[in-house]
Amino acid sequence: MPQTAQRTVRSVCPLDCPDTCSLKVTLEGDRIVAVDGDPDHPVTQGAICNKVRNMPGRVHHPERLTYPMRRIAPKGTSGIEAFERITWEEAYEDIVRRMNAAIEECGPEAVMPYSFYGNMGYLNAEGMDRRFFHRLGATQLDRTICSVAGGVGYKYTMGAGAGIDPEDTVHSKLILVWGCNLVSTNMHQVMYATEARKRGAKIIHIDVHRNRTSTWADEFIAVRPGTDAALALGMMHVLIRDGLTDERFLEDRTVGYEELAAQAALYPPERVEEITGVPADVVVRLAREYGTVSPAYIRIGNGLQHHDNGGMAVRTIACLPALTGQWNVKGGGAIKSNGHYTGMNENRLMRPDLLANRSTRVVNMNQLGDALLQLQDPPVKFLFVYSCNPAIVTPDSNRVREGLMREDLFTVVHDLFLTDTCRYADLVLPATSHFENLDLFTSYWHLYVQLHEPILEPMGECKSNFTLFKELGLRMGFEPDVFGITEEQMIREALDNPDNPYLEGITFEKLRERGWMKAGLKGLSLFEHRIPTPSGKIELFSERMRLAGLPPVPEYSPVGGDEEELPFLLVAGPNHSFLNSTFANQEKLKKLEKQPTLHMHRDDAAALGLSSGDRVRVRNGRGEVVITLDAAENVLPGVLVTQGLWWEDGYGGEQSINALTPQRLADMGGGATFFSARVEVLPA
Ligand SMILES: Nc1nc2c(c(=O)[nH]1)N[C@H]1C(S)=C(S)[C@@H](COP(=O)(O)OP(=O)(O)OC[C@H]3O[C@@H](n4cnc5c(=O)[nH]c(N)nc54)[C@H](O)[C@@H]3O)O[C@H]1N2
Ligand SMILES: Nc1nc2c(c(=O)[nH]1)N[C@H]1C(S)=C(S)[C@@H](COP(=O)(O)OP(=O)(O)OC[C@H]3O[C@@H](n4cnc5c(=O)[nH]c(N)nc54)[C@H](O)[C@@H]3O)O[C@H]1N2
Ligand code: SF4
Ligand SMILES: [Mo]
Repeated sequence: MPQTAQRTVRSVCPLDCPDTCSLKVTLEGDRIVAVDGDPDHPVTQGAICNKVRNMPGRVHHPERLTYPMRRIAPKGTSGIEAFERITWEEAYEDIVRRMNAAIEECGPEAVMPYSFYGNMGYLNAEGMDRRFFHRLGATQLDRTICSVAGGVGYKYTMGAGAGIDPEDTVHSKLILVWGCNLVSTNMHQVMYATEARKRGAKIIHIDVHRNRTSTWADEFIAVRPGTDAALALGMMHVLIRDGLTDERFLEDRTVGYEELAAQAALYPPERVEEITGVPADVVVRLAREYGTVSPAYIRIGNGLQHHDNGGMAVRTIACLPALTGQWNVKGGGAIKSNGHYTGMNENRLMRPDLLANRSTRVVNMNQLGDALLQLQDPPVKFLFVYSCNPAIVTPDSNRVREGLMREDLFTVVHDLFLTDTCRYADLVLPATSHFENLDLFTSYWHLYVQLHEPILEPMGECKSNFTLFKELGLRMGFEPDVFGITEEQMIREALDNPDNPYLEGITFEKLRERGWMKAGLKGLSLFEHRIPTPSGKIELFSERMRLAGLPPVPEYSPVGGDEEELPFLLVAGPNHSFLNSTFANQEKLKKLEKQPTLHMHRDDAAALGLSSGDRVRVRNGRGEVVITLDAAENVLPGVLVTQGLWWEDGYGGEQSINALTPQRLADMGGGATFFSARVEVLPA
């Protein structure tokens, strides 16, 4: 047989991961045979994670959806047999008919989108879809599931989701990896930090779980979940007590130092030990290292903000570099998120003006269960799910499933696969992979904007989110100048953002020519000039917080809600080989992760008469999950950790880890509290 010639093309990784890698893809005919990192991209440097090396297996997976389907078996029945093949014409007819019926009966708010960032491309994640639902006047979704609590907390201190350029962190001499599982979730930060270490840097990992990142770091500090604000205040206590603060920086660039100092005085190391589990002498040593080694850089993760007090935890840690003046040092400072620098013109992209002054209601996506079961005037009658797998990723999943089972609810799911959410779908629509789309990408960590040109034809009858909502909009009779446009037009509109000086000079033409461009070509002026807070300075005391009914000065508050009677705090985070629930249907990657595992301290296990390998029932008032125990010393007593958003087959039944997590909202931004769940453990 003649060999088909191979060719190499450029792509971008679309996944919800800070690294937003530039990819080098090898094609043979119309098949991807290899995915590598682009060696020319300044951040990717030719390296990508193992997940995405396995992308060919995902894109060409035999179970990829390739045509629309309609449910023919009762809701709750899973598998392809529960559906019949239909045409797009029939699918659109069904959607328009059901949507109009819901609107006629109850008004447009009876329709609700439910989406997240399965594909980070602007056009497909928050472009044509947003226009469609705004124009409809549908219930608005507040997309709070990921990083909003910490994002809001950080902004109270720093004014914007902006930190330092990660490329500068090769110069750091002390790196605190705080509530971030770097080795699994931000591998290019690991590469920069490893380079920094070669030049003499020390890396300290502060986490509730001794994991891959702890093994790689030079030191691991174990904290109790949800206590980071106390640890940061303890560090401030020592910095101030021992004269390690930068008085000049505090005077010039901050407000509220006096109030913060008074608060830090209440957190001596002994009290901090009681709260956090970190020995007092370690608190002192950590603070002294942080106060004397420069440049000192903090990578603030998402893990520590998935808590009841997550906003305040991030706000508090974000105060640390101001105390020591580290923002003024190249390689010093912090990153929580850098989305500010590459922010597109959201008004032109999403067109909130199409709401036309209707004050349509907003539903917090963490409370989908309650929204489906309790919301009245009107109830949700039509749910449109895309780029998201709520049956698995949304908290309190038994409530979510109960809601999705409602016979009077019409649910559409647009995805690449028959996810567990499709078990409840009336209609399933096949989505293209990002390889098949023209789109625009940025990172929330590095500073490069990238254009993605399609490298594959749409598979089967798959449609992108952009095309789906464009065609639906036109069918609904919406404005052709808003819905009839091309991808290229929308990219141009998004890039045209006079409010963001960091995008200056970045155009569609140049992106097409070069593939990527760095934002902020003239430097990140944030730290040289005005901080975008109301006072123009870093706000250690925040008047805005006071007005919002929040404590204006950092403080610690306990987590766990009203479930004190349950003995364990459960931290159920993501794992190394999946990307949230993406890849959890790929055998090769599942094998690498083996099975869902519950990490428990060996003393706790002994007290319960349990040992490693036992099957245990983890339960609370919301649900129960059966899982295999690993008793060791990689968590503190009273703490449980499990990793991976496995699909229900991972647990051998109709359950997922989010059966245990609460719909309760965090202190800021309506954020998720996945990691503040209390549970008990019983033998299975
Ligand atoms: N391989 C892989 N990469 C991913 C993802 C994935 O699923 N898999 N998901 C992507 C997404 S959407 C996101 S948001 C990011 C998330 O990536 P990260 O920002 O790294 O966040 P998590 O992995 O959720 O949690 C980070 C760490 O916080 C710890 N932690 C939990 N509670 C606390 C606490 O109270 N205090 C402290 N100090 N630590 C705590 C957890 O044990 C974990 O090791 O990763 C992205 N990248
Ligand atoms: N217990 C617990 N729960 C969590 C977390 C946790 O740490 N612990 N993490 C939370 C966080 S941080 C996040 S960000 C969320 C993530 O939750 P989700 O955003 O739901 O992420 P995924 O599970 O990756 O699901 C994305 C889905 O989008 C589909 N998809 C990909 N590209 C496209 C496309 O172009 N079009 C369409 N229509 N579909 C597409 C994928 O096939 C996949 O099924 O999960 C949250 N849930
Ligand atoms: S998941 Fe992250 S590390 Fe892996 S290729 Fe994509 S952007 Fe890069
Ligand atoms: Mo996330």
